[in-house]
Amino acid sequence: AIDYDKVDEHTKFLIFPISVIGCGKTTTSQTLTNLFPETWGHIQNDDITGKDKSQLIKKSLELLAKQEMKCVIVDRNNHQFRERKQLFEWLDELKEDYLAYDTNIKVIGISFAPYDKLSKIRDITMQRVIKRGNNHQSIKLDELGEKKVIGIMSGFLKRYQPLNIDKSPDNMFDLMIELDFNEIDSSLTNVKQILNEIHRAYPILMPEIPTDDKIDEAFRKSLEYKPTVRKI
Ligand code: IDP
Repeated sequence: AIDYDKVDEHTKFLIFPISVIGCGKTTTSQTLTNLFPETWGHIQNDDITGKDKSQLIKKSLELLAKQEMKCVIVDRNNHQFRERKQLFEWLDELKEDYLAYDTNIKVIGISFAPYDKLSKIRDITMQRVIKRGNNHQSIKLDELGEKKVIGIMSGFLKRYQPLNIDKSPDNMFDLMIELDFNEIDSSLTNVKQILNEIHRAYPILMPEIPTDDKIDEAFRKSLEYKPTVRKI
């Protein structure tokens, strides 16, 4: 029998965020992949243009199947229970199309938007996304206008179902990292917390935490990130 609890050097990891728009998922993910360019990957839902939504997990598994790859961040908001459930179902269904049947996968959740900070999150993320302007795959300020962008973001906030660790699907994560939200350099603080918690739970994935200098450099680089795909 396969011992799914066992974590060893063959174990692979997926990260599923729980968030609303603008909380820093992409910036945080870019910082992490800048730190571990050979072993960590990042697939963005915003880069997937076709009708088949499960391409998100297919591409993630394809990347994770590479021999050197250890951890892939599946970058989507997953702001509702049904989206989180869908990711686990897709994983179950599609895993063996990409990885050997006995590959052990651990799923790490990262909650970006604490419910008690939602009004602050609303203010800061709206400011950030307006400032981001056209530098996004689908939310382009010049084309949509500020009112529409705020409408899209408000929709996410209204529908948001925050982490509920006591019930399915949120009780299916192997590890849950609950981030706080602060105004200044929140993604830098996020990355440091993520590195610490992964190091503690899975030292095999993160034997050593990078130095603060390395983390700062990776963060600065990720703030300059520009998407390459255009989504209509
Ligand atoms: P999302 O992927 O959750 O929607 P991002 O695209 O990562 O969010 O971030 C939204 C905007 O906020 C981007 O323009 C990004 O550069 C900026 N941003 C993200 N994290 C920080 C931070 O810690 N400090 C300042 N700006 C940030």
